[in-house]
Amino acid sequence: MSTKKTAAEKSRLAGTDTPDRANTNAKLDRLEPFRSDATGQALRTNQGVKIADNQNTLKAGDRGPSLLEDFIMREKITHFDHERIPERIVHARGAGAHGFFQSYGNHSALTKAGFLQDPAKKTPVFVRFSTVQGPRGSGDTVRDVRGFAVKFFTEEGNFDLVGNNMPVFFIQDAVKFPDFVHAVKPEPHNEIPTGGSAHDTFWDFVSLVPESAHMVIWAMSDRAIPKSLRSMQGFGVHTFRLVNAEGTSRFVKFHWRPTAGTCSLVWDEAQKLAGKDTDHHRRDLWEAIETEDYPEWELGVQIIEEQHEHDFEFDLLDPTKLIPEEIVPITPLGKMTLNRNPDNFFAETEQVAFCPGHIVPGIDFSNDPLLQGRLFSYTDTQISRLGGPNFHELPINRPLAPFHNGQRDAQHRSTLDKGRAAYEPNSIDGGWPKETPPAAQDGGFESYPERIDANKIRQRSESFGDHFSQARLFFNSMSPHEQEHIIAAYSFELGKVEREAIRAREVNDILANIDLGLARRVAENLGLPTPAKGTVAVRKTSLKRSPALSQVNLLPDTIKTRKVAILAANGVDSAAIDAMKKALKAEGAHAKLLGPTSAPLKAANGKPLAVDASMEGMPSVAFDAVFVPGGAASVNALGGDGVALHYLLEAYKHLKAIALQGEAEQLLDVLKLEKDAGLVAGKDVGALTQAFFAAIGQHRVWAREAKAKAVPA
Ligand code: HDE
Repeated sequence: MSTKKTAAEKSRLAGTDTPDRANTNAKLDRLEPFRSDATGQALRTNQGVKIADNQNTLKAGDRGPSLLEDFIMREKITHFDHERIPERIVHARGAGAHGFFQSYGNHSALTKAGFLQDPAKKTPVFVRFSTVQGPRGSGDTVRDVRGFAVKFFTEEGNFDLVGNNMPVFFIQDAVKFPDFVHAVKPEPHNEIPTGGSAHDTFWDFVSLVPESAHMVIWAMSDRAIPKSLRSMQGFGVHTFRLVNAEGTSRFVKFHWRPTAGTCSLVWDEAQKLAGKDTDHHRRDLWEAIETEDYPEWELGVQIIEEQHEHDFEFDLLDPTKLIPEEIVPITPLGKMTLNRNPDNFFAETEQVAFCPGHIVPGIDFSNDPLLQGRLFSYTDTQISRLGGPNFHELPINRPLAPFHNGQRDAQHRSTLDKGRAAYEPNSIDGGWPKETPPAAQDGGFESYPERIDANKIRQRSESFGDHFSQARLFFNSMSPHEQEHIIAAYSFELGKVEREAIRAREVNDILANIDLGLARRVAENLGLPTPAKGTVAVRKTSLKRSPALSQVNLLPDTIKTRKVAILAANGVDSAAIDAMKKALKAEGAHAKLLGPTSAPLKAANGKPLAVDASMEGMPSVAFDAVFVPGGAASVNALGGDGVALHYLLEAYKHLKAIALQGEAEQLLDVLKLEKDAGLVAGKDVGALTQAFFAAIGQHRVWAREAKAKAVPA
């Protein structure tokens, strides 16, 4: 058995360590009989007939025509012809993983939801991360919002928290969603661009719809190019309710915070990765789980007492607003760990069907008009995507809680309902299944009895009217380099917009109302007249900056799980490699040895050295940092190798930590680079690691950014 298989097997076992799923494979198979293992089994048709020849169609003679009676070939080809299902309208590209959620304590004062009561209970989850705009085969690292959808398989039924990696949304009312999506999707005539928003229809729409201003600035920020799926925050976006056993309701905003910290790619890196490793994010998630670097997020809530609903400068029901953490801090509730990769992408990640309307007793909705529309949309879309209303019976969607009701038949029904009475009340089946009255625990679902006394109207509340204050708060809260990235992103995207009137409208009607400095810089980059002032009066707000919004403040205090490339050629000092690998391992970081080709190297001591890949096979964009060990011959070879030099220049340009050991220090001259806080050189590996690891821990050497612009990599 290979080492990889052992790790996969171990993580699979770990993932089943919950009360509901078993903690052995045998138990898992008993609970999930649909997980099919063909090991040791005969090849059979779908009717169970053993197949003798899977190589040849039945023909009239070995050179003759094929025969229609070949039921084996026809069954195989027919099934193949129907293998595809429609991809999701939005969020088509995604990656998923299994795991569990564990509450930090008993939160019964807040909610009666059972999975938040007992720290000993592990609730299984399935998570799907996604991009929004691109089709199923599009790149992972495009500039886009990321979906962050979690299905909790609780004992009281499934709870789906279907969120994003940004805390707000583009529109305020669900009725605008098809307009927004049609605008952001590729242009209708040529289906360009795939995966991105840098085109006319998107900017036409958002420049005409100022309520999108806040979310668009998030989408132009580094948040839209996350480093990995496990380095993203998640947000429920809408205001929800938590309701306790006494019936007390409080408003909440859900937050997921990754324990690995929140950080991003840099734009050039993201673009290169889209070509060099289209699957970068899904690969990273998969490998992290296989190597048992289990990704973790803390679930927390901002809690607002019912009587404080109207205490804010914005409306809690407006999904284009966030509640600054400086105003309402986050109360941690528990932790989610992802520790098992799916067995089958289609059956699990592709067929999982989330719906914000899947809630359990103790959780309830607010009247956010975007959320209200979503409650309808998700089930509706599954009906055409998954072929009928029985998608809840698919293995990945089945609740662990039993389900019985009078719903019958329809496409792909797999439950064999035994009763005679598919209606309620009935006397024929003894009245079963029966309603359960609400109760403190284990009761039937009861909606929060909110009092509503209103006119039936199509109207937006005036309290939804401030579109720019929070976009400004976001911009003001960024560090200088984050602000520069935002200016660059608007300039890049609007630079791709063909119609000048659209560019000018975004600058004058949107950006100038967010921040004049921002608008002027973008106008300058686009060659547009400088706006003199905004078109909307600036509202007075109590908070000028929210440090919690800047990723500078969200870094972890560790280099755990970070990936370091070690560049070497024949004649390398293998002792330096060993010392660096050992030091990285001690910190929980990973190293890969890369050579000019995939062939083994000969170290300075004459011993053969296996490499993990060639430098071209694992480009610098796939790593967090680079180490070049000494050894005169190796360093000489690398110094004359364009691929190696480009590797280092690119890592430098992407502001990564680089350590040059021993003779490798000479490469500074070849590359025409100077040392800085993250470009370190020296003889002793032990001494080097201190500055090297500190720089990796800072994620990027931001102080280098202006200088790195001159580097032509
Ligand atoms: Fe979605 N959204 N959405 N959305 N959404 C879908 O459902 C929709 C919105 C989100 O990994 C679709 O099963 C409407 C906000 C995620 O499978 C669809 C509106 C947020 C995913 C749909 C919104 C999201 C979806 C497409 C405005 C963040 C992927 C396929 C009223 C809070 C889930 C599907 C997965 C998917 C509708 C707005 C998150 C068409 C009508 C806001 C993470 O039903």
